Parts: sequence; structure tokens; C-alpha cells
Amino acid sequence: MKIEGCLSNTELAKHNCRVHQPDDPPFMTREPRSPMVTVHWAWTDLSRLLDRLGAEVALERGGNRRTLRLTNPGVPIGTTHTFWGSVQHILPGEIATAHRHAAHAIRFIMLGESATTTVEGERYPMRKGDLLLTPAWTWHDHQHDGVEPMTWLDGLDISLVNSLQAMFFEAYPEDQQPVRTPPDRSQRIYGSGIFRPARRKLPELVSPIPVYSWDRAHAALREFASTDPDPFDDFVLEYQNPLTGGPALPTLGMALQWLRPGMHGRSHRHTGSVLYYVVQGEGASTVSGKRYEWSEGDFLAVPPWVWHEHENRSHREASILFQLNDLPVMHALGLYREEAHSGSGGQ
Ligand code: 1HN
Repeated sequence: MKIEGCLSNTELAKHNCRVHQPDDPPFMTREPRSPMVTVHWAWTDLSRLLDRLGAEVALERGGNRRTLRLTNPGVPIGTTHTFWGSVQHILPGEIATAHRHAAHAIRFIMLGESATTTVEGERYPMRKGDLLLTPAWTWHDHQHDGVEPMTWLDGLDISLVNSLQAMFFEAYPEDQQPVRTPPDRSQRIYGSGIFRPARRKLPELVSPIPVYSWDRAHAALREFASTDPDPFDDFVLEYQNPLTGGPALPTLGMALQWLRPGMHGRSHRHTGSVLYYVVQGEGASTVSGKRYEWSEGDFLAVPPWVWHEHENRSHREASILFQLNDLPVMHALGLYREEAHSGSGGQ
């Protein structure tokens, strides 16, 4: 907009006003333009770094964790513009002391056994493939009683909460919170998946069950994978709040994806960002025309609104991916959009 006469921008600025400038960045883009970039982390690199991290970084009190953050060079901080994925490494005998924060958090167990996490007084064992929830503002601490190091993925919606300027954090006055008995109370009340307790005020915003065990998740996924595949993703199951059928957390979406041997999906794009973790198998994902070959233990971060397609490079074994995404936010705000690539052979 050209300013005629004597109304200058210096004058406007004095009154905390401005008019459109020719060099303003485009705010109303025709479609999303994310500064986030696609990143592939290979497990061979991560495992070497984790060994060194374990040897060189001490776990301190006050709620700090020993984590390797998966950083995206395209955004100021975090794995995507809304959430952080970190790989936490805890050694035998260690305690990650209790705290709580306004960020929702999840853990997906990558390696090891015999650690437990306590959430609001309920203590749960952590086993490979389990998904654990630490909803916003719940006290949580971790303890490792095993003999080998333990490793898991932490996902927190920190960047989203910070951008909304709603972060709170508090350290628990002691190292650990007391454990109530029975330890798996919520699981006993809500965990059947087919019943809801009558005459009880039911939580709606977050799932009332703190652990989604690998055994149950894997069995459900295998059954589902014998039905009709999706042309893009083959088979994806989202972890749900069993009381509402909605996502387990309001800001973070978690899902398990099954790619049949030899499958090559069609390309599509959608709003929302995704971090994939390869639980099993070997395959490849082509993102914005670049092919990333992955195998067990790798991570891949995919920005919003970029073409992507997945394939399983094995002709014998299924591949399984764990997904962390921000799709619940997109759906809740009416911002979810999806588009199929017109070429049938992918990008
Ligand atoms: C955190 O509180 C945990 O509670 C894990 O285990 C990872 C990464 C960044 C900030 C806070 C945890 C985290 C984190």
C-alpha cells in the first residue's frame, strides 16, 4: 500500500500502528510453507551418541533428564514446529526425579526393561514397545532397577505450549512421589476398552489409561492388517481415549503403522507434522521427491504439507512404524487438510 501525503511510517509506529509494507513477508500464503525440513536420524548414529551421553552426562536432581534431542534445523527449537522428540537414556540404579509441566508428554519404549515410571502415584513397568502417557500437569518420575541401560522416545508438545505462552513447570519437593496401591488403579478402572464405569465423572480431554502395552497394541495391529489397506499408509491405528474414541491426548497424536511386505503406498500430503520411529523392518519414505531409506531404530521427521509416500523394502517381513504427530490439534481447530498426489506411481 502506497502512502500518499504526509502520513509516514515513523509517525504510525509512534502510535503502534502500521500499514502494509511492500517487503512484508506473505502471511496469506496460497498453501502452507513450512520452514521445517525433513530429517532422517539413523539408529547407528544415535546409539553411538547415546553411549557417549550415558558416559559423559550425569543425571541431576531437580527434574532434568538425560536426553538426546532430535533437532530440526529449520525451526528455532524442537523436532517439528509444535513438538519435541528426544531419546532418553537412563542407566541402572538411576532416578529421573519427579516434576510436572503444562506440556503433555508421551514415552514410547525403544530398548531395555525393568524401569518404571510413576504418574500421579501409579507406578507402571516400561517394556519395549509400550506407550506411556504423562498428561499435562501430572507428577511423574522414572526409576531404573534393571541391569542394562534403558532407552525410550519422549514426545512433548513444548513448542506448541510455548507459542501459546501457557507453560508452567514445577519440581516435586522430593526426588520421588509416593506410590499408591494398587499401582495400576487407572488400568483396572478404564483399561478394558469395552466398558466405562457407570456413575463416574469421566475424563474427556486426556485418556484415563496411562499405558498402552505393546502386547495389546501389536495384537490389534496384526488383526487390523488382515483387513482392507489404505492406499497411502497401508494400515494405521491411532491410540485412542477409550472413553471418547478421540485421541489419547488433545495435542499429540500417536499411531502404529503396518506396512505389508513389498508394499509401496501412494503419495499424499496433509497439514500437521509427523515424527516416525521404525519399530521393526526396513523400508523407505520419499518426501518432497527425496528418498530416505530407513531400518529399525531410525527416525524420520516430515514437515506439514509435503508429498510423502512409504514403501516396505522387505518382501518377507512387515514393517512397523510408530508415529508421533500433531494431527489432533489440526482436527480440533478445523485446520486438517489432505490431498492425494495425482500420479498413481507416486512422486
Ligand atoms: C521431560 O520432562 C522428560 O519427564 C523427558 O521424562 C524429556 C525433554 C524436554 C523437556 C522436558 C521427562 C524432556 C522433558
